[in-house]
Amino acid sequence: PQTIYLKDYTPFGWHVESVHLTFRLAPHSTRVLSKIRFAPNPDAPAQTFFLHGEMLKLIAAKIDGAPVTPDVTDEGLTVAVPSGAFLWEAEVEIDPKGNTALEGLYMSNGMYCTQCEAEGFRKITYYPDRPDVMSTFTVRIEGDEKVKLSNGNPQAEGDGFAEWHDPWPKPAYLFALVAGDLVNHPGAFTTMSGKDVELNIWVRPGDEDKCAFGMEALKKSMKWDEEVYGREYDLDIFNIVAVDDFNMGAMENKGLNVFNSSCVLASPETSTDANFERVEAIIAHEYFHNWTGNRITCRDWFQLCLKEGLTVFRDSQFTSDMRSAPVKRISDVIDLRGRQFPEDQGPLSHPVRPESFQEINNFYTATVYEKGAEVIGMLKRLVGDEAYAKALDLYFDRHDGQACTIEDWLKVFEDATGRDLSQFKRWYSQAGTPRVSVSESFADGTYSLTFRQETTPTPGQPEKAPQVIPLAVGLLNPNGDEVLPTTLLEFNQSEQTFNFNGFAAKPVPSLLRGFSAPVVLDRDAGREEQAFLLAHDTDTFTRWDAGRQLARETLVDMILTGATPDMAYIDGLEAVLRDETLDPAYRALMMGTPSQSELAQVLADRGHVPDPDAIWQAAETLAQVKAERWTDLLPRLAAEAEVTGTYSPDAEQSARRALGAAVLSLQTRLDGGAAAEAQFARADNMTLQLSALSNLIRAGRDEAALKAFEDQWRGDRLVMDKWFGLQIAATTPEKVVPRTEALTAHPAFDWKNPNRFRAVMGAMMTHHAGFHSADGAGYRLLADWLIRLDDVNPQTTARMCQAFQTWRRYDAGRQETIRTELERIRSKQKLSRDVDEMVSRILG
Ligand code: B3K
Ligand code: ZN
Repeated sequence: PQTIYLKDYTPFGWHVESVHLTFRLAPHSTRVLSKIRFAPNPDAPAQTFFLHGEMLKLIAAKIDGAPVTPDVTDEGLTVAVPSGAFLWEAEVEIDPKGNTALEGLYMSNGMYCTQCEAEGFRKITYYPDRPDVMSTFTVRIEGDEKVKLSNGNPQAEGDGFAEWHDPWPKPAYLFALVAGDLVNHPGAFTTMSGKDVELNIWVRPGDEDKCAFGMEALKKSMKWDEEVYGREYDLDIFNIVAVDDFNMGAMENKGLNVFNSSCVLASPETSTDANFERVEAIIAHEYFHNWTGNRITCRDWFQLCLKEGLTVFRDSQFTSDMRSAPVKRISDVIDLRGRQFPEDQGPLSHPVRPESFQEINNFYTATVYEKGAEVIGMLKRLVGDEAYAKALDLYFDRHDGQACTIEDWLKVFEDATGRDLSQFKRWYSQAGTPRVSVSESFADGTYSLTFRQETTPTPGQPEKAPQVIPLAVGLLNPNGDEVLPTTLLEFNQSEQTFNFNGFAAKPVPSLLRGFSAPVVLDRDAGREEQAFLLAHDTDTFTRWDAGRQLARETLVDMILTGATPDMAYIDGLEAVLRDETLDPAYRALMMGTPSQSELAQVLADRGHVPDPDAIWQAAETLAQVKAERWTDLLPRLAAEAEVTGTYSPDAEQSARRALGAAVLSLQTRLDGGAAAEAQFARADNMTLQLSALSNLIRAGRDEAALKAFEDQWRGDRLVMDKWFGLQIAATTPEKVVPRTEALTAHPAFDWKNPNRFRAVMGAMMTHHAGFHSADGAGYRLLADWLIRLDDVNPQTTARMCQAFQTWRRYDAGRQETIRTELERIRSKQKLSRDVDEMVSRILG
């Protein structure tokens, strides 16, 4: 496979002045007629005229009305063109029903839909399929389907056809078409300048009652973007469509967002609180792309973080404003440490702006998205809120309608603030998670903190230079009073000392407040300091993190030495849990412990070979000891967690239910599942039903409940995904592989549906002790299914290869088995480019 490099970027030799498309829909033989006006691009070097095209049958082509015969390959075509402007016309035939990769135009449950990002438009017609080629699109759809949608505003509709026109120039990856017998949940919004916008959520008949929450989330997003970023919507209509077969969460096509149904449909009976929150966040994310992604797009796919990092940052600001900011921050850090850190510290490590790729779909990663968002958060901290707002205004002013780079983005900040950001730019080019170590000293009233930073080599980057690390710190005196409020230190050298004067006694540092930079902080300060911070820290993040570190240290001790749990941690935590002034959601987060995979990484970093069974056992013991120690605390918390009145997925109620779920999981260790069984019987919403079921599974008392749940929900695809996943995720290690295997034989295991496949295989690969069972059965089972799925859906297959990215942590036996399985995948006949690249990078 060919490698594409950022340094080889050249502009396309022509501008596209307009695009007219006609679709004659038919499941196996859709005809696509294109009329495209090209004009020479004076700023581009001379080049052969080339249009991308894959899986297309060319029926006819014309230039300025005269038939031509292009040279066609698997990747596109070349043809001789006039030296000035010209009209290109082509007719191609495609097979939407045969398209199982879910990229380009495909069918899902009898409905036509598209996914073009990143390079799917080339499976629809011949085109310069690159984000820096922008044009206006007019689309005519011919077919019997009741509903026929495309981007922009509706232009005409009649018997068997519909026409749409999108006045905003856009790259082809934002093109979308949907056609089917859909029904809509309507809504309306008036923008800040008084323009009325028609809103719709389109779904399959039967799903109408699951749209109200998504519609409210959309309106809130539109309002928030006006109030916080001054950004108004720019078309007469905004459509969202729910699709059951979809490779990712959702897609921000101009004026026509297409969603995985799991990310838009929601109802109390079928969705958990977490599902509601996710729907709200994804609707916001896709809506926010209208300005950060669509109006200003990426010059090339290396710049993906320009739109994704910024849009993730914006959606997390939105969630913080709608719900609890501390809870959102902690949840984001858990997610970052759980998904991005392993990526950044393993063979798949790559910069936020990668410099090469074989398959761009493999770079829609936690690094580009979540670390990309962290980089923007750091920038905002460094320049301050006011300068951030000024820079963003300048960005929208200067670059509206353009395809931009990270250089353009940083220049806006430099111009708005006068700051030199050349060192800061390393966050975009240097891969790996910086480790920051700290030492302190105290003499004559002066307290000093010395920081050192180091980033270990990552693939292709043996040497690392120091980065600009914004460190938010505070100091507490020994009584627990804050003597230095949160202060931002700019740590930009390999080693640097900061002094603080005027203290009578040595203060206690509270470091990396708010998780002000995506780094690993190595502070060997001892448990007393952590316990002190857990009790007294005024920063909600570092206070939570102190508890987390205590949990981590006691677990590591238990694993390595068979020690019993540290009572100072358990008692310190209890004091926090008893504080009823603290948000129940915050206390629920406090009750969590580092994931077992995270513990494996900590052990590996400290030179030990992690034993998944020992890690599992330690986590079990710790939970058991907490449960036994807290016999009078648990009922108190359970009472606080009680919700009265009608279900609402708002932050207040969800917080109580989150606390209730944490309590129930400990309670189950004491009563063998009695409370869970009672909750299961009376649950009238999915949050309670699922937490009850999860505990019954964990307690091995699940046969009747699983059956009842299946009987109740067999008609609901999204709920059944939960049923499939949970019985693997919540069970004990020895049952993981046999259960997964049994579920793959279940008649409802529709493995070509990405949600179902991920529900089952994703649950297995994230069950740490189950997946890493010493006999290698988990590895083999996953590899068997990845080999099978690759012929059908390379994108989803490649993504799931990530299960193997941490393989070098483990013992020689496990490493050997994983290597064998990776080699077996790599030697598959007709392996996709997607999977080939992933497996090769993982093997290193
Ligand atoms: N931009 C899309 C992701 C497309 C992924 C293509 N493999 C969704 C989003 O980030 O909003
Ligand atoms: Zn996005």
